[in-house]
Amino acid sequence: EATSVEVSRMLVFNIAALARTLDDAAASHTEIDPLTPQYAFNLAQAYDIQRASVALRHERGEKPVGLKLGFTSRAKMVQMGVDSLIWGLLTDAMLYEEAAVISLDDFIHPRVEPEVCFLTGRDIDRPLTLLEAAKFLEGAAPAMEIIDSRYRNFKFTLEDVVADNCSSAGVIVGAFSKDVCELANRGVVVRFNGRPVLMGSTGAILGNPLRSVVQASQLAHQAGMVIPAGSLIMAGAATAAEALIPGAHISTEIGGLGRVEFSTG
Ligand code: OOG
Repeated sequence: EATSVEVSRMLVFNIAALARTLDDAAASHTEIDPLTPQYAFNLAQAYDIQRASVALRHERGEKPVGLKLGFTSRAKMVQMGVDSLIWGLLTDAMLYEEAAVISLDDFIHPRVEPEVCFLTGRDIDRPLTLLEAAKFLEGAAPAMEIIDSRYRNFKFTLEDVVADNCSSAGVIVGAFSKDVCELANRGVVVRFNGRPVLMGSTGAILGNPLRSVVQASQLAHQAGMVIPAGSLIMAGAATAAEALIPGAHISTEIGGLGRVEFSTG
């Protein structure tokens, strides 16, 4: 028999209303309490909320530019206390020019993560194997993601973070290189004002960031989606995330892929 606490968590929830709550929080840079203590949605419903919130962005004219994977490294899972790979959708409004000055007023409590970004060269319309993944790619670039959970203190369950489009907020992509195959063990360094603050290896990303493309192909297939040619695939952070501070120059260097940078205002 359900206790009163369980009963209250079973309150009827409305996917569209929760999507609107998250979209409003993102648009107004206002943090909210996590949703799952109150609304008992499952992971599939969390993705429905995510898709509904991204649809609100599309209604405002934002264009899809690709997708991101989250929790593809141990470091990230440990930092956030979750244990499954997740994915979210990117729009052009999240893209910042490389070397731009990015105002922290656009965010709630932004953190930066070093990533590898892939560019697809062909439509991905089926689950790919690791061996064939490279054939679907145009290139790889050093990149950074700015994550900005809409939840107070960046505290959430897996369902909460999925509903919140996996904390997606900003993407900065460097120059693309053609070679996407030899990325399994490249050094990664994030510097704040020249001082190294995060260090790791691309090998932390599922053993090889190309596996993120394989995962993306499987997830998209399960969701009945095609990843169109010309899409960005953010492979997930190689290290834990670091809180952004104003007035800093942030760079990420990935061995063989080069450097990507921005400043905070
Ligand atoms: C969720 C997003 C995680 C990654 O690369 O692992 C992520 C979060 O930590 O808020 O983007």
